[in-house]
Amino acid sequence: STKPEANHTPPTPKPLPPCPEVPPGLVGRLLIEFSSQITLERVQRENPNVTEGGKYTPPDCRPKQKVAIIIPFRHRDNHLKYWLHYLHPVLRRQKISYGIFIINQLGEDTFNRAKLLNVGYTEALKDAEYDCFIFSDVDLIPMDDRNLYHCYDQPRHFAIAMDKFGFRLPYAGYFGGVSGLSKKQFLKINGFPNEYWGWGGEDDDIYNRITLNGMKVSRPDVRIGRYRMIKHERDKHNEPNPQRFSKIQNTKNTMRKDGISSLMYRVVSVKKYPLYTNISVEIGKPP
Ligand code: UDH
Repeated sequence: STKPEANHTPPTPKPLPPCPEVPPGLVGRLLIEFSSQITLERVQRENPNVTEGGKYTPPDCRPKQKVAIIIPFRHRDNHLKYWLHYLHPVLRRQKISYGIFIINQLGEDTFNRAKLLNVGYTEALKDAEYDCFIFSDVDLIPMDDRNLYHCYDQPRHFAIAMDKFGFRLPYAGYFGGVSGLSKKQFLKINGFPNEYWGWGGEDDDIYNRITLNGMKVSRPDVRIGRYRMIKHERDKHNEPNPQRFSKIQNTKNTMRKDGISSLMYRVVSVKKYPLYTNISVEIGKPP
């Protein structure tokens, strides 16, 4: 026969090029508001390429880092809807390969933000080989997509110009709201403190850990690091911690024993939802 022989070897897929340093599809300043009602169904419809557990990876290029986004959480479902609504499209335009982890503190004992963040680090690594960890409060939305959610040469502070502080840093050593550390940077400081129960101080302790270990905080331009915070009343069981002032004087003596090396908790459930992974944990209570 004259029929040409069929070629049975499938074409080898072209390897993806590395993602560009500056993603081309960014739009800059964003309009952020919290008056319209958002449903998770709508957010899901608008983000069809986000896969189970809230994972995404750009289809057209190969990102350098794999980013776990960790959110400390309890009773803030309405805030979470806004966060997912605004952040999934931003992260997609930024060409970030990421997974979203909500670390939900079970029970009604005193809240412990930094310990939940340590849990998030540990649990994300059981899920995949993340090399960058971004820790975000659930009520903080970036107002500019040029504020890139990946890790930097030094620990990064992202939320440097929040509306509630008049779009300025409230003080030079502020490290609250949204921050990011590579796995190496995180381990160098022995993770975050587990012993700050209630509101305040843990972010200053983390700042101390960074400088005491010879690193310095990197920040975006003040015009780009702008954030809106969803207004809310003080939560129950997260009262200001009166010990915070004395504790942050002591980071040098506590950081080697209190941190990721001493973390104890119990995972009660891991649930993969379309837009995020929820990890519900028992983390104990203050002594
Ligand atoms: N968080 C929860 N649930 C809680 C407490 C805290 O999810 O019950 C998480 C959440 O991600 C939050 C973060 O921890 O964004 C930080 O807590 P926060 O928002 O209470 O801290 P912030 O400094 O507010 O933003 C302090 C209380 C402000 C009261 C203002 C009254 N007008």
